[in-house]
Amino acid sequence: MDILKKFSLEGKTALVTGAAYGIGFAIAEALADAGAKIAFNCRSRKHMDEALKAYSEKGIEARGYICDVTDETQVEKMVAEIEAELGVIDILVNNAGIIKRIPMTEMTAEEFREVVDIDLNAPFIVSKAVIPGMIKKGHGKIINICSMMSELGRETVSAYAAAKGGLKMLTRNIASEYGKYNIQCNGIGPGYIATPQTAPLRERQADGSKHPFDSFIISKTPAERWGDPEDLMGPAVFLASEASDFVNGHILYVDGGILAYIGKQP
Ligand code: NAP
Ligand code: GCO
Repeated sequence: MDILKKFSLEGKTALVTGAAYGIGFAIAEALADAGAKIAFNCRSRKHMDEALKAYSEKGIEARGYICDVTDETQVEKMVAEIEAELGVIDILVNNAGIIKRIPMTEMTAEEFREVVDIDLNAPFIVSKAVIPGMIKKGHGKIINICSMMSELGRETVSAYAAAKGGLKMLTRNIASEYGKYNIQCNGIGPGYIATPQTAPLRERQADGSKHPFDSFIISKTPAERWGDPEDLMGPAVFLASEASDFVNGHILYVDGGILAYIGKQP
């Protein structure tokens, strides 16, 4: 047997939400490298134009769609356009997400709702739009980008942790409800990854020293480093491919060992 063929995505169509840069871009690049046709979306025309250039520079003919994943009408229109242009979506990566770092008692209900809307409600909306095509096709892969905060809390991220905890359970429920249609729904739980979303946590201090949170994360990570979006490429191809056809409802933590480690003694 040529086991590597099980990791091939040749002939597959993948939608990666929020893949203009960061983790989504790296995952889309990996799926393309494994043979998939790539569709991605974001809200900003500027991000879209920059992303299309970046994909093209890597030899990837990605198709970009301006779409806010919280808007069901926009999502349904985007999915219909993708299916007309690239074919039925075989692989969905619910990656688009935001975070607001605000102490809970200082956070407005609107700010809380915005985070939950993008990080939890949107994966429901996009999955609901894509699953009927997967059922007709007889297979499908859904990968929800969860988080360490699907398991752990910390100060200032109440909305994000609530959303990502919910996304873990939405992942398990989609797996439970649609497994009989040969649809596998799993999560990837990245650790602390160096992207624009975490840039504030790594900013150098005025005196040139490391951000305290930067040092904290290094002390909590057995790998003694921040993750890179590229660290998520292999896990994404695995969960998007036939190699994981009997993996369902699983959250694969790609965190350098943070969840397993009490942390380095100060
Ligand atoms: P990022 O650098 O902030 O990128 C977020 C992407 O999502 C951007 O392309 C953004 O583009 C898009 N987006 C945001 N809201 C959207 C919406 N309503 N509709 C459509 N697109 C939207 O984030 P990241 O660090 O790559 O994280 C990606 C995912 O991984 C998120 O779900 C995040 O929670 C999760 N995650 C990140 C880390 C980490 O350490 N970085 C760790 C664990 C999990 P526009 O603004 O143009 O829409
Ligand atoms: C934070 C970080 C984290 C990461 C990620 C960890 O403020 O704690 O942004 O939430 O983004 O989710 O897995």
